[in-house]
Amino acid sequence: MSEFQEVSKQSGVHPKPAGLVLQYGTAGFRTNAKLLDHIMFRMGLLATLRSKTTKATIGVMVTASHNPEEDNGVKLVDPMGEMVSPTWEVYATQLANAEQEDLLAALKDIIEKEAVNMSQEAKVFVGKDTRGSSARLSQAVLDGVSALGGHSKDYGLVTTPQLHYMVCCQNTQGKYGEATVEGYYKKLCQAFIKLSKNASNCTDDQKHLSVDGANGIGALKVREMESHLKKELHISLFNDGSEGKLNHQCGADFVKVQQKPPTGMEINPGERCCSFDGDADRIVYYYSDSEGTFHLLDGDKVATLISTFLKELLTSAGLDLKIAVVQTAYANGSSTNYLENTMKVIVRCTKTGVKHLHHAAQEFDIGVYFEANGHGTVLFSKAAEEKIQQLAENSSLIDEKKRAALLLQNTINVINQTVGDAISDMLLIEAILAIKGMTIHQWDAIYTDLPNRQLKVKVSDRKVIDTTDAERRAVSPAGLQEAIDTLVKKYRKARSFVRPSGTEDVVRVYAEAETQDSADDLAHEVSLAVY
Ligand code: 16G
Ligand code: ZN
Repeated sequence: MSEFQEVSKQSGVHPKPAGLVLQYGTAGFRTNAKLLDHIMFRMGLLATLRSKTTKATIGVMVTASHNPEEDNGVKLVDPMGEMVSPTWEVYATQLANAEQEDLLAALKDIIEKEAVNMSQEAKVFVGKDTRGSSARLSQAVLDGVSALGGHSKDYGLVTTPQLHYMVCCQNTQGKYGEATVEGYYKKLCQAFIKLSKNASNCTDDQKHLSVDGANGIGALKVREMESHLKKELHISLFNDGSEGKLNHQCGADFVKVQQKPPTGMEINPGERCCSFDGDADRIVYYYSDSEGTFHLLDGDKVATLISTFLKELLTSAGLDLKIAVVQTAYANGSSTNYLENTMKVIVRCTKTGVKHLHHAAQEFDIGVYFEANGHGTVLFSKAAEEKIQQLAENSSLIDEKKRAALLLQNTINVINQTVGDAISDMLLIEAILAIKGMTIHQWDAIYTDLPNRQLKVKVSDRKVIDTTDAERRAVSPAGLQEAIDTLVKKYRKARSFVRPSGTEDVVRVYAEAETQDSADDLAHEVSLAVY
């Protein structure tokens, strides 16, 4: 068959270094950009097969998110804009690791297992971040698609969530929105402006937000979007890529892990600030108080703000919809406690990684999911969206109900439901704060985080650690969990867990306790127990 000849020929241009083994992990393939050319070509092939089997458009995003500039990575996006299914993650790893001479056999194996109809048309959307290596690597993806006779659309520089959004729009025939970057800005910004109109007495000062773009794609896209905001939000953009290095001493991951502000940003006391990560799928907020103390509002605070807002609107609208918040083991204990006991919402805990949270959130009428690191979004079931829409269109309603229903409707439209999206989350958070007339300090004061510490431990084989109960307990090696339990008992309000990282060759240790000293000590002691 000629398409296989073309694959053979083209794969020679994108050869695999013999012996190199890489794995499709939690965030796709991710490593030094120099090692990724063959992976990109092969992911172009795989996306084409996936498109043929699903008879839908598939996405391929070239990015390494918050990793350093020298790295790169690639992720596949399934038809509804979600992460690719687990079976195909396995295929991705198999195809990536086939030695050069075995590539066709590996490809044919997948075609056979999935009974791929090779005469079916294929369409692949490709996007990339701003890394120096991204242009070359996304070209390798495009080569892979064309080698198998697939059609591609190159979106060029886009954020990861923008690419997810395009794929979803395309496969729902425009029902979710228009599959263009312009269409994305229009949908989100129009909804944001409508929401903002509900904020009474909002001063120019309150409309101001400082954004740290991590010197990446998010900065570019915020600039592009600004004119659509019609001055309802005044953004001061820092780390816009004009000087600094991507993710270097800036960005959401840096701010969350270091618990300090990014370099390159001027922060005045009380002013709202936020940081995106390198592909703009995470966001964290922060401010510095009058004493100059730094305060971080992470994904847990975001989830709390959003779910409180939604719950209040549901009550005002008289809608009986089941709302839940999905977190991971990293969620601060105070947030879980507040959500369950004060707000009385259902809280679920899943394993780390967006796909796990996303799936758990799909089980509710409204599922708010956020990782503490700032990745998250809100999912509305079809039935919930319909009920909200009916109510919003019901002209006989009394004012308060109608207002709540319209607010809910615009909230749905400002959200990117395909995946966590820093831009969309930012607009929603800004709208909520404006509507509620809340300062960042008041938002922060909803509950007080328990002091916590994260450490990483290098071990010879991190896979010997196996966990259960959404990674909150270790089942192996024998005795480890008992040792952790004993250590935790020494401290007040303490909790600790260990898990093998899905993205680095380390074991991660998390501890929280009543005081920072206790959290630090506990994390240290648990890390010694891991050796
Ligand atoms: C990836 C995940 C992120 C998770 C992180 C954990 C996606 C899109 N990204 O970046 O959600 O928090 O991995 O990394 O799923 P770790 O396993 O190294 O702790
Ligand atoms: Zn990211």
